[in-house]
Amino acid sequence: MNTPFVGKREYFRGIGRIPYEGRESDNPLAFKHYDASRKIGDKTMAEHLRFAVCYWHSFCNAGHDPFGPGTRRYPWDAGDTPMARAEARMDAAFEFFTKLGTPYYCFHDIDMAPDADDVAQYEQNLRHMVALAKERQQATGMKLLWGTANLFSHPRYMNGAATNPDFAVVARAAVQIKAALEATVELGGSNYVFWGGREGYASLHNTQMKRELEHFARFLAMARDYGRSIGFKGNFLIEPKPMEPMKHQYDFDSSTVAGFLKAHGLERDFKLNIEANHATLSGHTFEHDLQVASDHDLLGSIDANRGNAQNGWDTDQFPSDLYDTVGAMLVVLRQGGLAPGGLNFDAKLRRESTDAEDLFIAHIGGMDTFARGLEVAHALLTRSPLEQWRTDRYASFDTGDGRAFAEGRLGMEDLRAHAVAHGEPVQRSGKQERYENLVNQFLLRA
Ligand code: XLS
Ligand code: CA
Ligand code: CA
Repeated sequence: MNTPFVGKREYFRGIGRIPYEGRESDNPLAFKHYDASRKIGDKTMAEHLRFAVCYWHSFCNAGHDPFGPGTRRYPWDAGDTPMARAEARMDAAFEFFTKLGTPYYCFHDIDMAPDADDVAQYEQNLRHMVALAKERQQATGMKLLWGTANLFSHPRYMNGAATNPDFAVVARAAVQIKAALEATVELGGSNYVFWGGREGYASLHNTQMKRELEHFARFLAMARDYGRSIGFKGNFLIEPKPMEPMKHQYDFDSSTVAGFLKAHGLERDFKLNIEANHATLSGHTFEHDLQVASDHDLLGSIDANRGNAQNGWDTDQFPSDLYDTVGAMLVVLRQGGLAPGGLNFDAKLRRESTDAEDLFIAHIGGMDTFARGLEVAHALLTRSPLEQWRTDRYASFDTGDGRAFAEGRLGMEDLRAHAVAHGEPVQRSGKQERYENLVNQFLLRA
């Protein structure tokens, strides 16, 4: 089999390009639903789903957890120097992307290049690796969905980055944002992400929250202005998360971030990157936070993963729940798509998954789960009564007094007069079970 790789050596030997074999296939290294060129409505699956692989979980995380070290031995981690390891990691990453057939990837500055406390050294390391990434992109056709900066791992950021109570740390954070923006522009990235790593607090006793939030808005506006000044035309994306690592994270959920962006006049340049597991941590469903973002016209991109109902933390598992992906794709299709955003697998293998093929198997499963979610959501929207039922439920606002109310032409006296004239409202069933049965009926259909 043709084994595409562009680096110095092949890391995933014995695994070729992942084929589409259809739903009857038993091959764990084949797609059962994701058929990149198949049309669903007016777009191909690849155009709808815009899948991306993330650099950090897939190539930097060997499975460590708070109780023990990594369990996987990555051959690209064997080099003598940090730079040799970074170069080998990039070869492995591009080989993986190409074999899997995802069009996009995402990275943090220090996933890709060795970190350094010395500012000039840090910048030089990143520039070196960005130049290599650019060559690899050209050789493989891979594209960058988004870039970002890691402002949460280094101990200097323990009290936050842009919201740190010490200006020296805020300024140091700007070094990384500036460099990561430059890297994103150089690599033709479609978006730039801000996940508020440690932007939040552990205790209100030592925190002036209002001040920190003002600094945060100032910092984001500055980053936007710099990004635009160097030619970045894409979306800036804020990624909400309610907690972890901080007790309270400022970008709590879609609703909180929408309010924050609007309060600071940032809503034209910034949209939201919604992660499934972050939505569930905030006490919502994935679909809820997507819907809130979309209703504000702010749904920019998705971090595709899932949590675990028994755990209260961010487990970042690969998506495997069809019900979730149908719900997500209903929101995406109703808003007319995700572009220039996409579906980034911000998901990690379980610590116990230690074979090289497991990384492929995990992504194949996630891609198939979203592909099937797309098919079912599209069928529900175009071949089922779902939209009509929803429209009919609100029909009383389409004409007469209901319409006048919705358009702001009635007052309290008018509503009272309507109530008197029409008597006790007729009971109308919400029919939740009928909707649920409809979704299952389409999920079970071939
Ligand atoms: C962590 C976040 C992070 C962002 C990028 O919980 O999901 O990985 O997506 O900084
Ligand atoms: Ca994420
Ligand atoms: Ca996460």
